[in-house]
Amino acid sequence: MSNEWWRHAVIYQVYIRSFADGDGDGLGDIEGIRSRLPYLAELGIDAIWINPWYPSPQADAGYDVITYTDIEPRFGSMAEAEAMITEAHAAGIRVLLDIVPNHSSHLHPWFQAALAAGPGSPERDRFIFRDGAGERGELPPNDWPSCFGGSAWTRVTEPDGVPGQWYLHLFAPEQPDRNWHHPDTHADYEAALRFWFDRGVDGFRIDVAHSLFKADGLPDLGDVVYEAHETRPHPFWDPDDVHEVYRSWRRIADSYDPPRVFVAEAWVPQPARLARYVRADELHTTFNFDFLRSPWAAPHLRGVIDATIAEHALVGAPPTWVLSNHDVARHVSRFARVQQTHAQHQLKDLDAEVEVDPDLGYRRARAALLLMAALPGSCYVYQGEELGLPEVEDLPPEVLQDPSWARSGFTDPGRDGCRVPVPWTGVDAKAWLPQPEWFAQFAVEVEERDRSSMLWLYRDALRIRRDTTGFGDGPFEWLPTDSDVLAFRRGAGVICVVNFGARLQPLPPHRAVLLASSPLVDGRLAGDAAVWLSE
Ligand code: TEU
Repeated sequence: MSNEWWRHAVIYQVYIRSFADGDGDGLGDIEGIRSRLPYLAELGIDAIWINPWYPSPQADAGYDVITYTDIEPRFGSMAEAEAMITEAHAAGIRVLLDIVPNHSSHLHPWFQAALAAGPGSPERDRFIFRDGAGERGELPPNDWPSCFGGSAWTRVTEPDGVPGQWYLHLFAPEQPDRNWHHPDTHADYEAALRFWFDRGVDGFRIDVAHSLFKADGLPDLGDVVYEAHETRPHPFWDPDDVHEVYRSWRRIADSYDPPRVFVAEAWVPQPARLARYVRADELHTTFNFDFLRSPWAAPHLRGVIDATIAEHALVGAPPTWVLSNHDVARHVSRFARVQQTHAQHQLKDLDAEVEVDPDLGYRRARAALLLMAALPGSCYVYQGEELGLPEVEDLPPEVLQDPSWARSGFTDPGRDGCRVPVPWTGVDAKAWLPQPEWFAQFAVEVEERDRSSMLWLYRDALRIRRDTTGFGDGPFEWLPTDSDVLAFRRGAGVICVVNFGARLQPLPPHRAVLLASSPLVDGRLAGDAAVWLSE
């Protein structure tokens, strides 16, 4: 296994709550992952990224961590976790975990100590407590909103029973933000990295990597748009101070043999700002959310691909590509609608009134895989996308657990629709999110038997990508095409053609067809289809 594996890897996201259930309680767990390592090896992925599996009250599906040095009992034991790491390595699969530096759980011992210690105590300085505004401190210290809706501040009752200070939580109240100007915070997270690196973990995905530090004085957001990082400086997104943290983390990762790696979850829309996170002495890669948020349209995707490759080349980092994850509506469903130019990546963005064409979404998703897997660098596969799973858009309101649902006043259905457990044999009545009856047609055992299934397309694509020189890291050049077609040459004469239009398209001269997302028609490429060729 080369030390530079991360420059061209296919990394599979295991959302542990919904991947595989080993003990029959309806919730995914570590035994479930262990039992499905052969499936993952046959899929042909190089690594898995496991969402937080640490002790947590699960207020935000595990992104509210109590401690990093143990395993949430509902998912299994430390012994099972260490066995899983060993078994994954034996299967040729590296393991990345998830670290959540911006915040901890409200049940973290330090936050409980801060509540008990009262205003002005050193314990409170590990978090972001402030006196309220208004005559009696009855108003939040500033106007920052929570990502999930409502205010980013919650008022506490002091030990003597009177209404007291407020604490900051950019997400849920169960996720108090850590104070990154405090040395204990740095030590706490460095210890978490070392704890798992010492146990053989190959790296970490860094949650909300573009946060951590807040502007001095915690100024009001005012008319700065929450998501628009174009406004510099933004009071809490993409702060310059964050890069020294990642330089220190990189030194820790490089001190291991083999060196460990990081991938940043940084929702930073400007490619030039995003590229700062992957400079040679910082993180190795970062998710490419511009690609994920792009509509299925040639000019948009071409612009994102060009900007991504150019900016990452400036810092010598490999690009990454991703279509779905546990926070966005599944792309089979996104692509099943008329494509808008604005970002429409969450269920709440999908206009329920617009006509939905599931077959079109499915065809586009097949083509999108061939596009993504042919691009230079590494790519991410979200569990279930290899089955062509659509978003479950109509979960009963009473089962929704995403904090966005309640905190938005029951207007934003949140992210549960992309988190419904993977169907292995059919529908599991105990699943923690109910699987609709139609999920059964996407079950692994069903698609295993159907050589034309999405599962076999992913298996074939990842096998060809791995075994054929020219994919992964390396050269890239566009070829001339019509406006609704993209075609590019990779190394060693590998060509990818994607037809975003409806008209049949002739293919460039080629020696062989390596793989097609839909059958060619008289040697031409159908609409919403892609093909790999060798010259
Ligand atoms: O999501 C990050 C996230 O949603 C924010 O980055 C926000 O979308 C963006 O920064 C706005 O610009 C991660 C996890 O993937 C998600 O599941 C968690 O709920 C969240 O962090 C809190 O830990």
